[in-house]
Amino acid sequence: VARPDLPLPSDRVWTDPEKLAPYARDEASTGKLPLAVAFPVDASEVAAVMRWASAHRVPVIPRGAGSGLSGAAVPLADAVVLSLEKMNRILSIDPENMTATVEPGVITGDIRRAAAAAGLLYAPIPASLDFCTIGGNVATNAGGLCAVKYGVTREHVLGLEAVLPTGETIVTGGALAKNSTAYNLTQLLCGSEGTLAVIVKIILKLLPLPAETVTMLAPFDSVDALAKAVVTVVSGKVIPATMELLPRAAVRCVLAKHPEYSYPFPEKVASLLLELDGMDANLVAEQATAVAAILQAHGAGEPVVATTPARRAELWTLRKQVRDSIAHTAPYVEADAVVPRAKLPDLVRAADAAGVAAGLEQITYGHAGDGNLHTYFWRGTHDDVAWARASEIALTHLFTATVALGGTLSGEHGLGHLKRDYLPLALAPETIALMKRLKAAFDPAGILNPHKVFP
Ligand code: LAC
Ligand code: ZN
Repeated sequence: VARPDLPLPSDRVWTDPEKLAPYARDEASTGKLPLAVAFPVDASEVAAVMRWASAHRVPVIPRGAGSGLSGAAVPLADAVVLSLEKMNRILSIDPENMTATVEPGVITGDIRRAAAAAGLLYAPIPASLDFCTIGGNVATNAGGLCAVKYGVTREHVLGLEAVLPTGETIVTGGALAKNSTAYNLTQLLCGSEGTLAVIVKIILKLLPLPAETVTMLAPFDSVDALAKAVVTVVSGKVIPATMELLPRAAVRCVLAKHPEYSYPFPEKVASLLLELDGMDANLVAEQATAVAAILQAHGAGEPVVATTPARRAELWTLRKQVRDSIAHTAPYVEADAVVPRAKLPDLVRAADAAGVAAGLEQITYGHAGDGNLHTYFWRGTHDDVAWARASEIALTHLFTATVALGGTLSGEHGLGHLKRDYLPLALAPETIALMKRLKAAFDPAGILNPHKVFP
């Protein structure tokens, strides 16, 4: 393909290789330099780009902030990257309907702040909250740090406007508390990783902003004890917003990169970051006491309870830096396995066993309360060939065990191209075949984000 003649003003079509380089990568992989990056400012420009791409059979890769972890926004062959970063307006916060209507390029943290200013909560907190964008959150069905109580992104998406690969615009759902009208295309697009349509507008559900929050950090001598404690807390009918496993190795990575952080239990095998929220201070305090007792019955030491905003923020900041700190420590391959919550102790053992089987050191941390852990297998001193083999053994081992536990490949990062080859471990051929027919119905020419999700 020659220099693409995209239907946008030339200052919003980049073709300078130096400026294109960041658009060949996400946070976990580097693909091919795009032919161009296009920056539409509204839905009609997205539609024009897609009509152009259809007519010329040029693949298009939709992209938000590039904070994805599965290579879903990365071109693998000649393609135009469609950056939604200039479509970044919060169109409305509607307190009567308790909704927010936003463009895809808004930073998720900005939506939370805008909602909070109106006494409302946009609940999902991806660890990348401060730099990820909502379009990418919807496209990957991002999870994050409070899914235990509030669920993942898709549970907060009421409606969408999206441009099909062929250039037509569709509207799905609406600012509605209920909707049983025909198929739920909103939820099909959530987590479709930019392979079905380009999301250009999002209607989000908002909740009342909790008045009270208690954050605690409980130290444990074993990850197994922590995992069992998490299962017991939830079966005790108290649902914390957050229950995060922070193993010592992860904490060490963060403190090595950020020696300025203070952390109460740097030498403990693991700690559990737990947060309770609600409207009633007495009730939240009672729950915190009950939860602390359960944790201690499972062998936890005295938890540190952070109630001041500064102290709470410190614990959260450290947690949010885990992924970045690990990723900058050494080369790795990452898994995002999820199992039914009660199988959390088995998932911890499966991650250990996968490391042993592959001969790789690993760190496993994350969303214990969701049964969703991130395992980083280190490359160590392996050469390219040995590393390719060992990382495949590690992922195959872990994913096979995960599926046997009733779990699946990704809880929140998606498959992109990094995990797509493992899909047959999780889904039957009939299911994958149906998904491919859906893909073909949306994208008959196969130009929208090809080479993703499916092997
Ligand atoms: C986290 C990101 C990587 O939980 O999902 O840290
Ligand atoms: Zn995560």
